[in-house]
Parts: sequence; C-alpha cells; structure tokens
Amino acid sequence: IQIESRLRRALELDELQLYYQPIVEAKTGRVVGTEALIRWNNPAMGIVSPDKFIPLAEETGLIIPIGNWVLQTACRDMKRWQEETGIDFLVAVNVSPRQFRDASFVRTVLDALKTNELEPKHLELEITERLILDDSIETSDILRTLDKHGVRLSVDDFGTGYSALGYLKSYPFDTLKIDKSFVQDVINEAEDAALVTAIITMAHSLGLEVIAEGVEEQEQLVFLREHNCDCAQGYLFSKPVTASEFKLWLTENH
Ligand code: G
Ligand code: G
Ligand code: MN
Ligand code: NA
Repeated sequence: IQIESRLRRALELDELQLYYQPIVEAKTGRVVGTEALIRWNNPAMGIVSPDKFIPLAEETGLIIPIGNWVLQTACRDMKRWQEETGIDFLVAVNVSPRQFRDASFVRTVLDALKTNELEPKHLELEITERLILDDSIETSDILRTLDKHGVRLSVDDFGTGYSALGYLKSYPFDTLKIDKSFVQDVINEAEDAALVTAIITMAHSLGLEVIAEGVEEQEQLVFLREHNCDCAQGYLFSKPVTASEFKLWLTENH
C-alpha cells in the first residue's frame, strides 16, 4: 500500500526515468535502435526495477499514465538524438497488456509521435507473447491499425510465452526478439543452439527481422552472425544507461 501511494506520486514528483540499451546490427555492430527501459528513482527506495513496480502499475491502472509518459519521453529523446547526431535508428518501447487494451492506446501512440514530430517508422512497440495469447478481435484490430500508421511492431521475449505460432503469420509484426534465456547458453547447450537457429530460419521465412537479446559474450555474437541473426542487444554492447550516457555511447560507437 505504501509503495502504491508512492508510485501514484512518482509521476508528478518526476521520479520516473528512462534508461536506454542499444540494439546493433549483428554483422557490423552499427546501431539500429535503442530499447527504452523504465526505472523509478525514489529518494527512500533508491532505483527500483520495473519488475518490482510494473505489475503493481498494471493492477492499479497506473500503467496508463505511466505508459503515456514512457511513450512521450521515448519519442522526445529519440527526436533529439536524431537531430543532434543525424543517425537513422529507432526507439523500442515496451507495452504491457492493460496499456495495450486501453481504449485510448492507439491515440496515445499517435499523439506521442505527433507531439514530438517523430516519424512512425522510428518507433517500435514491443509486445509480449503473453499479450498475443489472447487473440481477440481487438488485439488484431489494434495491431493492424498501428501497422497501417507505419509504427513498427515486435514480439518480445519470444519463446517464453507458451503461445501457439499461428499469430506470427496473421499479425503484422516486423521483428521477433529471441528471449535471452535461449541466447545465454547458445554456446554450451546444443538444444539452445538448435532452437535459436530454428527460430532465426522460421522468422526469416515469415519476413521477420530477428533481434537476439541478452548477448553478453563475443562467442555468442559470432554464433549469431554465422546463423544470420540480424541484430543483437546485450551487455556485450552496453547495459541499459541513462539518456545522456546513451547519447555519449552513440557518438562514440556509430
Ligand atoms: O531492465 P529490465 O530490468 O529493465 O526490465 C525488466 C522488465 O521490465 C522487462 O520485462 C521489461 O520489458 C519491463 N519494462 C521495462 N521498461 C518498461 C516499460 O516502460 N513499460 C513496460 N510495460 N515494461 C517495461
Ligand atoms: O523483457 P525485456 O526483454 O523487455 O527486458 C529486457 C531485460 O533484459 C531488461 O531487464 C534488461 O535490463 C535485461 N538485459 C539486457 N541485456 C542483458 C544481458 O546482456 N544479460 C542479461 N542477463 N540481462 C540483460
Ligand atoms: Mn523488451
Ligand atoms: Na525480451
């Protein structure tokens, strides 16, 4: 309860912050995107991880104003980096189920783009398999509408959602993000190597780009390159960092 009332005030007290983690092209290391990852910087509790407060935000409905703030902030930061560096890349934003199903979600997304004069192709929304599992008409309509507007869509945490695969052919996804649990042991476990290889092949056959998450070691990157994985993200390149640290990384690494 105490944490709930603190979270309620976090927005107005300006305690929420976006960290950013680069997404790079596997073959070249060139930056192609950055994922926004929220943090809550509370004077009493320090930096709180989203695993600790996003579920609470979902339960209480606070995810709606918080999600709106995330979209606005990510689009604003992205616009500024593009103007300052001229680099062509995109920002990826995580979307949780309650936020996605809110009646105003599409409007919120388009608003954030318009307010910040960001082109839709520079925004990618990360949707988890868990959300897709509920394949209602609304889910499909929302995805189609966003796709029609040119916003990019990715499947996050792929392989962990106990979901059927049929949605991949009927929904307008652009990108598939292989969950880090598969990438972690890709060198040492033959099964994980087989799964990662198969996922990449399947995704490409369906016209999807592939991002491997949780890449920590050079050997993993080499494996991914050899198996034609398009992009990679993980501590090997950078951990999630503040917006100003990311700007520095960007100017030093492109
Ligand atoms: O860095 P990491 O600890 O940031 O993220 C933990 C979890 O929190 C991940 O599953 C990630 O998708 C989720 N997450 C991070 N930022 C956001 C956000 O802005 N919105 C939502 N809904 N989830 C987020
Ligand atoms: O669920 P989602 O994929 O959105 O969240 C990504 C999570 O993975 C975040 O908590 C982020 O901090 C974390 N992460 C990013 N890179 C790495 C990595 O190389 N190794 C590990 N173990 N975690 C990572
Ligand atoms: Mn994500
Ligand atoms: Na993920």
